[in-house]
Amino acid sequence: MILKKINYVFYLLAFSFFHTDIILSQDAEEFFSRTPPEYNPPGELLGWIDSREYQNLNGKWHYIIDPMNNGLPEESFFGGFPQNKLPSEGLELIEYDFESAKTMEIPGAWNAHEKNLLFYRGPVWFYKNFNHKSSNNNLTHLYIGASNFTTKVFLNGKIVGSYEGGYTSFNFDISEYLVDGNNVLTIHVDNTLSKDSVPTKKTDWWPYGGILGDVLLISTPKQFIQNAYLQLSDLGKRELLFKAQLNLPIIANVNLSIPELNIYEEFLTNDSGFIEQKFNVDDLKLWDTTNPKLYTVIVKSGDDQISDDIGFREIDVIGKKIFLNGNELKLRGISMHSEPIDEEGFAFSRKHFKELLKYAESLNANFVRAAHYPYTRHLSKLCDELGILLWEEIPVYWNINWTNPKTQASAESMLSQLIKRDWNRASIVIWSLGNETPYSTQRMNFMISQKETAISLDSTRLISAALLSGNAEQFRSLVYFLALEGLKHDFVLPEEKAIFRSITDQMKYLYGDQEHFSINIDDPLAEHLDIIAYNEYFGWYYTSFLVDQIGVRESTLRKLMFKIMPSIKIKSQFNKPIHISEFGAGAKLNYPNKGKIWSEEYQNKVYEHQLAMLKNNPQVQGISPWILKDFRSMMRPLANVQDYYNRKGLVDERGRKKQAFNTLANFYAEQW
Ligand code: GCB
Repeated sequence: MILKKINYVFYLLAFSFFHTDIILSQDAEEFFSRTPPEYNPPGELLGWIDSREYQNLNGKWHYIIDPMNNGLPEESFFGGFPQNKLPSEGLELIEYDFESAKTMEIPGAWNAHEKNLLFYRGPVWFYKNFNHKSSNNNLTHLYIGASNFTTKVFLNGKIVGSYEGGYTSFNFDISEYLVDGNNVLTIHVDNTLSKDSVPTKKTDWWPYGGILGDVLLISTPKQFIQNAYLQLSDLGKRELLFKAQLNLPIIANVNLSIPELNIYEEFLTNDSGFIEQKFNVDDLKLWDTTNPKLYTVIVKSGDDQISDDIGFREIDVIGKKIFLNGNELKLRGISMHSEPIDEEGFAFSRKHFKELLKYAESLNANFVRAAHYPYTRHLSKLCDELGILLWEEIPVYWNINWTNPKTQASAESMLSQLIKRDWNRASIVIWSLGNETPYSTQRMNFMISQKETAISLDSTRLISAALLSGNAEQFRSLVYFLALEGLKHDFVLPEEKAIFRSITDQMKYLYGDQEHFSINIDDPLAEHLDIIAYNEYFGWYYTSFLVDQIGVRESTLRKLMFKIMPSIKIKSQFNKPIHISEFGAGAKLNYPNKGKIWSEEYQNKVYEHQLAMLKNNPQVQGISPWILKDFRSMMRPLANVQDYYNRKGLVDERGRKKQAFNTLANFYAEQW
């Protein structure tokens, strides 16, 4: 006790420059580590927001970089930045001022806005002043399209709540915090990731920080339609499934109309404010890739009315084939990251996606894999309009903490928020549960539970996940086939041939009866998926992994790999279609060492050999090579080549096409 008192006096002296009532009112220990206040989670996600009345808060916001979290109420010595203290007589000590702080455009990634922030991973404060006229009849919701990664919201100095999840949309009912006239909104965004977050710290993409999606103040009546779902549930019967949820647990009328189809239905919710009903429609024109027909759908309840343009189609898998509206379909795809063409940062706007999709269209693609996290809602809306099929994914990437219930809850929240936002988008045919997750029992349980969440919300789409490459045993047989091939060619040195001979002699009894190298995708998760997605890097990574084990030149192995690629077999014991969700090779545009690694010629060669291989694999019904455009990655430092870009793009960061672009475009036009 005495010691504590002495300490306390010490702190009083040492920090006497702080406002005395803060010091005197607290125990010193408490002074340095406050108990964090309660941050409420967001409310239930608002659906159909584009048809609602809103005030747009996009545009210039002031920001303060706060690496020490000095402005956070629970960590601050002076109450924190949300108080937005302003000097009045010039004798107040205030060490922050949003109004004189720099500004940046929101939505936008801070890494792209300020050179100093390119690699920054930490907290930044955003501040916006806005005028508001409150009304007693309405509610106002703050809707944030995306904010990476942890977001804490304060309005007029009060805590509104917080959300964890970098790319999904969320909203808070802020009616009680708003005042008539000027309002001060402060948002703390921290893009720090951990071993328990989704994703973890290590990702082969830029963990852009900032408010990455639209910021809207949405107005609704006090009783409103929280969200509504309308999808084709039976192609043969032309049956639609309608679900709607009111914000209040009350019995009320809900009207659904599709004027173009002469449909005017009236339903009654149960006492939880929920309605689920099927009904049939004659003369329905289906949505497909050549005619992406959309109908305007209007839903009304009480004083509330929302509307959306919705297409109706069926995506299905029978055996090893994929069908769209009963017609067999091959996915001619391309993978993407959410980065705009010829602009640093995160792609968030309709304009950004329009430009990106133009490239997909000129590749003759009918499918886009939006890897590895949700993009803003504008992408799926555009795909609906353009007739491009879409894969959406959550950032369950590589090895996340499968056993932490909080990690699982976080992934589940991202998946639910994504599905609830986009469940009426005809273009979305696949919900992906994640990417390259290594096998373990815990991972199986985690992924199966995610799948159950997805289908409980929407059972009209296919479920997939991009699986990891074959197991060690399978790759041992790859060594055998490379060695066998090595014995046939003059470019192989005599000493390399000797190594190959001893390998083939030793392994002959194991693989001697097989004609080709073949991969069997046996990840048990495949049993739970509708489409088996598989990432493979023949022609790029695998040879470099084998060099040390075999002891021959990498150049020899690469040449041999190209020789055997066209005959490689990719299959799975599960009777389902395979989608090659990634393959690719890095190339720097105009790289001078033609034909060498990093050259366009080398990348093109990988594409030629991959396409020759894949078209001979009948279980492969879709491909989405990696990747449309060079993208930022902190894992790619090689100077003058990568410069912190992953160079596997078919176009460079400015949108200039590499050789392989045309190879893929021609393949889609003529052979697939
Ligand atoms: C992968 C990952 C992807 C990487 C890619 C690469 O397997 O799924 O996120 O960017 O490989 O370029 O290595």
